[in-house]
Amino acid sequence: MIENWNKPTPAQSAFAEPLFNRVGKPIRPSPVKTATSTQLPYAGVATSVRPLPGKEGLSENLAGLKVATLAGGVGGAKMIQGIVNAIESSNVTAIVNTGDDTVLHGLCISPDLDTVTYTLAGIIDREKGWGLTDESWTVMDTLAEFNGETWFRLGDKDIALHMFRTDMLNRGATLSEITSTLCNHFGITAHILPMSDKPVSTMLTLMDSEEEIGFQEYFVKLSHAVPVSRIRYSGAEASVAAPGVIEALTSADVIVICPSNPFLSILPILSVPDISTLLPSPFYGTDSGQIYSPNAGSLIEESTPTNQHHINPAIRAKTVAVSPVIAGKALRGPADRLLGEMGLEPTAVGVARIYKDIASVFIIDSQDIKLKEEIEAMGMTCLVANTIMEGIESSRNLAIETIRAAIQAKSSTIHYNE
Ligand code: FO1
Repeated sequence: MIENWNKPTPAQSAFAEPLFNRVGKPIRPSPVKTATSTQLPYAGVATSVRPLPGKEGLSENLAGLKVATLAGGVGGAKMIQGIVNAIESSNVTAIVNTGDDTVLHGLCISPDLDTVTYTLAGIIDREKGWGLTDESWTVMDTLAEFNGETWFRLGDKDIALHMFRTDMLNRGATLSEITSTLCNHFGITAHILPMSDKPVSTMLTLMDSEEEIGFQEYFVKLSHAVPVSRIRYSGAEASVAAPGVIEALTSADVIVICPSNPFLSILPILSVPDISTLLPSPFYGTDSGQIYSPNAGSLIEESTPTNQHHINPAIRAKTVAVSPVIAGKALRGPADRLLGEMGLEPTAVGVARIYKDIASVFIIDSQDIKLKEEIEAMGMTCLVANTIMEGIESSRNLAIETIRAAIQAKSSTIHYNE
């Protein structure tokens, strides 16, 4: 494996093709060409994107549906994997948060895109939830010897992917083009799209010092263990949805808001103006929809007039959200903590308040069954399910329940309107 990695392969040669034509205009990388020439070490291992053997019939009536997902982080990647295993994978479009993208050691890193890509390719380090399995750490270990910055751990193979992405970006390719090239390389037939090709950065203001820091500094360097008073999506106003995003949302039969952190994964996606015209953030209209303060809870209660104005009933009818908070705790990361810091209940109820105007169905874990009534009082259908995704099968089961619930809610809305 590592030997292959060290010497140029046909795929690497394909990547090395000139990306500019004679007049200096960037040439779009051809996904088809790179797909047929992929030989990188972890190519062709994407078996987990196909339905589980012997279980293909289970979701027969769902297989032809088109599903778009909004996702970030480990919960998002697992949910997408479940959906890809439940329906025809080429009918799945994952719209992925890039607010946590960062530049380190001169390399452009897109952790959420990579987590989804590695998960669908079946090569994610399942224990950590990020990075590659069978990874080596020579570069980081050597960097540590120089007292270099090693708080954000990058594996050797992972670094090669960031080098490739950085080089392509410098040559004029867009993030979505590079993501598509990587999907083809890994044999992924689902569509993975960044929320935008323009940079949008999630910035957090620390409660104690009032210093504003970048996402990875908060999340990794400070272990998301410090109180936050404000979250801002820098660059959102000037951003536009990446190619395919709006089309995927409008043409989808079902939109799934994955059990990802609302503040750090989903709301950054909704901060992109043309996405927010379909799925308005409850904070839309307040400080350009980008700034959250400790009184965010009361803001949501008031349901800002701008947000009300933008609610799209047809989109809401087909949108289902899954709670990332179970029994008052996020399985990973600081979703519960941030809900409290932003003035919302640190439970599934707090998450439901954020999504109540954009999703008609909300899925909570069976441990939270007592919250069902309170959530339904917000005007959402609340479904109770096992939302803990411990393996591919439980992800797939949750995906099937989620899609079925959305379809059912959508058809009852249509009958009601008729
Ligand atoms: N998370 C950590 O907790 N520590 C790390 O050193 C780290 C490195 C890393 C490298 C590449 C990558 O794609 C993800 C990485 N993550 C790491 C995860 C990442 O910080 C978060 O999971 C996401 O940004 C939040 O969704």
